[in-house]
Amino acid sequence: MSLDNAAMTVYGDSISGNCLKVKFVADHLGLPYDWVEVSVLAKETRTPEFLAMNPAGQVPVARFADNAVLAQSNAIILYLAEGSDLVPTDAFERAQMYQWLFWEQYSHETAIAVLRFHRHYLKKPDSEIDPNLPVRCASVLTLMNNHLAQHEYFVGEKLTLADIALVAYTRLAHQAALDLTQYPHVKNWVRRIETDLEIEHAQ
Ligand SMILES: N[C@@H](CCC(=O)N[C@@H](CS)C(=O)NCC(=O)O)C(=O)O
Repeated sequence: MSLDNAAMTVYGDSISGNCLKVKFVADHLGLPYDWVEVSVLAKETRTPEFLAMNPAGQVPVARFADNAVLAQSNAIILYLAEGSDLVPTDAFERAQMYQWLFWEQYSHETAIAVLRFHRHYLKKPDSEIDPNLPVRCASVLTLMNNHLAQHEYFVGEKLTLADIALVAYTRLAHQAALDLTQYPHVKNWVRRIETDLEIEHAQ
């Protein structure tokens, strides 16, 4: 299916970094879409209608003109950005981009996004939060800071999907009560990517 002339509907929750990744990529590439707001907190991802579209009960979901449906934020942005400047043409650089995308889902999102959700949305006191979570957040931010001490972007010194996937929750780290001033290269990179994407500075 070609994206040319294809209408796309994005089902997403605006408070979700995973959903905002799709918005950032579509906006940056000038791809038209309709946005349907689906509230995770109101459990709108668990209705029979939504589950019929995505049995995993999660946003984001992209639905295309022929009703084909794609879930998983990084799968969606890879599809949208295929052939664009956001995906390196060099095979090794492309593999490096995948390396960061997989790391984002396995190590980064599962720490920073989860801590943010517990603290900012569920308002849990620290006594009810897994003490390993803040430790894991510090570890992923340190890893990023070390990489960014040597590089302007995550791959190949230009904006790729790796930066967009990683910035989605990193820019909201303050909502997890994480202080990015302790990670100055990360803080500068967040502002650089927000500027590249022409999105608001979240902090
Ligand atoms: N790995 C998935 C994660 C999606 C995800 O966790 N979505 C959350 C919002 S950020 C959700 O829909 N949660 C609702 C639920 O689990 O009921 C992705 O990258 O799209």
